[in-house]
Amino acid sequence: KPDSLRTIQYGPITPAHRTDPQMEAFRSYGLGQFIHWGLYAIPGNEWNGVSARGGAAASEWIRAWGGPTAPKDWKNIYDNLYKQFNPKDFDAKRWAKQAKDMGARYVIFTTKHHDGFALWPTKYSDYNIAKTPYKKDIVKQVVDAYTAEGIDVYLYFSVLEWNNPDYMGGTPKTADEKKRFDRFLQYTRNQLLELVTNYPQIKGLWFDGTWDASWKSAYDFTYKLEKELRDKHPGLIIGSRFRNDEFGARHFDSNGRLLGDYEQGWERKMPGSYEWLDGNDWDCVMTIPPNGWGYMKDWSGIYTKTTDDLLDMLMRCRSMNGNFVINFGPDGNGHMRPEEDRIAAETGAWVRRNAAAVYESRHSGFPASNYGYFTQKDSTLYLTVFNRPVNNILRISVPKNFKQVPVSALLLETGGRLDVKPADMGLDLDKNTYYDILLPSSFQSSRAFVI
Ligand code: JFZ
Repeated sequence: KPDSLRTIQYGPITPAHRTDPQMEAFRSYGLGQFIHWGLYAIPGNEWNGVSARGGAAASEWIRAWGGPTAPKDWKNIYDNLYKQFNPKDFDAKRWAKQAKDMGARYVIFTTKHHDGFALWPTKYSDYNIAKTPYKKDIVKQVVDAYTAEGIDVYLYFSVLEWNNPDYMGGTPKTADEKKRFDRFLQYTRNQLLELVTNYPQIKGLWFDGTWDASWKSAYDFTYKLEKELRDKHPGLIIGSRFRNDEFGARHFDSNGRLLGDYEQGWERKMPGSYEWLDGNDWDCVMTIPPNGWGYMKDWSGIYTKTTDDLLDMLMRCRSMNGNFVINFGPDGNGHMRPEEDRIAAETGAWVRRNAAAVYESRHSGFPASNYGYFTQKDSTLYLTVFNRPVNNILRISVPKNFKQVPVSALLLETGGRLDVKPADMGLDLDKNTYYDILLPSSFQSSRAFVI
């Protein structure tokens, strides 16, 4: 935060730490699903057997593929892929059921990625789903199916568009550029109003592609647009990646105030400690491979996260009040990868057993433990144990000035009572008191468990 405060006209529109029911729901989502789906699912990060891996491209970025292995006329080929888009097995209800079984409480769905292709029949561009052999509105099917499962829907929307002649990265300077970019802004406004009008059930918008100088220069426009969207759709949740103040400050304004309702900068990364967050809400969106959000045919030779990796990240986020969002990249026929199916099923089985520690639980003031992560609800403290001690004794340190001490312990998934006793440290330690929680050696678990 700066030492002295500036006068800012284009700061936050909504109050910090909203307390309305929509925002309270956001805080209890815990686990979410991201879906990146679009024309890039057809090539799956390769074309005619040549992989785009290693270049600038990663699946949904493949249109930016350059270099010697890219087909000469690649951009043109890509921009005509819509003529082949016909996902014969797409079934939004199947996806929604899977997400429900996984324990996801919200979904973020790509309505339009950087390529500019709209998965809904937008009136404002011809580059949309209605012009494909598939024809039907995909966004509507996703919104309806997930809503029917009780999963809140957030729409991902990329402002930046690679193939739109009215879009430019730099600040519009000439009269012609200004005219074109102005047209682009109106187009963006039209599409966003169209989305909130067509799909009134949605709970939020998840913005992307807002980093270019052109968009940053349009702070007066984006400020008014945010107001307009919020007026049209009361309770709407928008992250910090939508707009900037008049000094170009993004995510946080020049006085350090959060722009939007939650921190949206935790992409494939997490805060090192709770203190970094300054009490802000946040979500962490995560790929299963190191990077690449859309479908990639070939996952060989790269480290792909396991269910255990993802559960560790989930509980790390929860211990700091964040939501954890696992990305899926379905193929061109509407199938998830078998690996994604497995991760969804395994994650679901785990969070069902340990739901109390995941959803309504919050950050605990308890000192961090190397066994895993603490979360807390009222006077119940949960410890998700990822590192089980071989001697089956979990030693918990409690600062002496703490009012809370462990009086009893249970294994969450079995309800089985565990012995708790003051630890005999053989040391005179003045700051902390130690307690030992004894795990029965008969208790076996292939994954993390919660006490
Ligand atoms: C963007 C997209 O370019 C990408 O394809 C994907 O959709 C992802 C969810 O969002 O990528 C970003 C955006 C922002 C950051 C990093 C990658 N960031 O703020 O660090």
